Amino acid sequence: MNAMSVRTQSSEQPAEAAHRAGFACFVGRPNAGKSTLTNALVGQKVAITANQPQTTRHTVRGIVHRPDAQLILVDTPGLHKPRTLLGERLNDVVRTTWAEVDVIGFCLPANEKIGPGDRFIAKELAGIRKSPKVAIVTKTDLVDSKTLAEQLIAIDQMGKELGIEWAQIVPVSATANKQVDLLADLLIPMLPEGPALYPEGDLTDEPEQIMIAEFIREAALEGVRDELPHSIAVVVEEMLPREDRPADKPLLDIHANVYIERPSQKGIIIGPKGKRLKEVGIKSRRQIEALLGTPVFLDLHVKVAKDWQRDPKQLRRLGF
Ligand SMILES: Nc1nc2c(ncn2[C@@H]2O[C@H](COP(=O)(O)OP(=O)(O)OP(=O)(O)O)[C@@H](O)[C@H]2O)c(=O)[nH]1
Ligand SMILES: [Mg+2]
Repeated sequence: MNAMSVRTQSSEQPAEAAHRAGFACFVGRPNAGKSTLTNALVGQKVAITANQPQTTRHTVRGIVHRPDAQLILVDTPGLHKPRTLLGERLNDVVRTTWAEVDVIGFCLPANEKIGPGDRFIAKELAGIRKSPKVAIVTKTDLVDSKTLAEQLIAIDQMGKELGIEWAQIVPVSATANKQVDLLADLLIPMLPEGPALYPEGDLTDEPEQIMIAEFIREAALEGVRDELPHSIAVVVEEMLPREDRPADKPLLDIHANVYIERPSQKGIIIGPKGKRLKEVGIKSRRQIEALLGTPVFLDLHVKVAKDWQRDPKQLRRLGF
């Protein structure tokens, strides 16, 4: 290299990378780890998670801020074969979302072989030409390297069979925080150039009332089985500052209804002598207080909304 070229190089500063901002959605079967991954990327809980399928019931936006980019993650309900009107509505939400984003992240758990549910989604993704698709292998902490390698190969193979060109195949563990930042690094270059879309510091655009209802639902989901998780819906009815409190000791009264579908489910939710409902209250109250930064009195009522998952009128009332 001669002196000339050395000088040329040193006088040319690398062009400042343009700021990028845009949307990436996570899709996948129920329980694939989409919401946990969203939270890990954002660095705070914006979406509730549970070890049960169909936890997420609306799209949740989580915002990742970088000096050179704003990555808005759109966590979606798990796509599944619908058995109820609610299920159909959730699937519609997912399909609308992936038509609107800049990049699609398809989540496949490392610890489960690719199944018909995954293939069903992959086939639909194959039909979307416009956005790049990234395959994300989730829960890698649960498998050894051989199993992971086999999964990577299987995903590559599935892409070839269905005519999907994966922009990347990225293994991550949200709970062990492995390769989570790397995933953001890979998604950001796929976003369009442009200024930030949300104010600095905003981690989600979820209304407080919705987040509170979700925290309560998450606590109520813990430890319930079979059909009951699907039957639970939570609505915050009222949030009011308690009157006659000194300015330095505020208290926020929150009234929320926990809906179930049948009277027979009431006992399980409430528990013996109300023990379970009380635990749900304590657990969710802590999270609500952390969210709002103020002490809260949480008043929970259990109500029956008969077969709400199948009833258009009830669904509307519950916000679907
Ligand atoms: N070990 C391990 N578990 C994980 C990881 N990510 C998610 N999980 C667990 O997997 C379960 C499902 O996670 P979610 O994030 O709720 O899954 P989801 O894809 O959002 O599910 P739906 O909202 O029902 O579609 C939860 O019990 C999580 O704790 C991970 O990286 N490692
Ligand atoms: Mg979810």
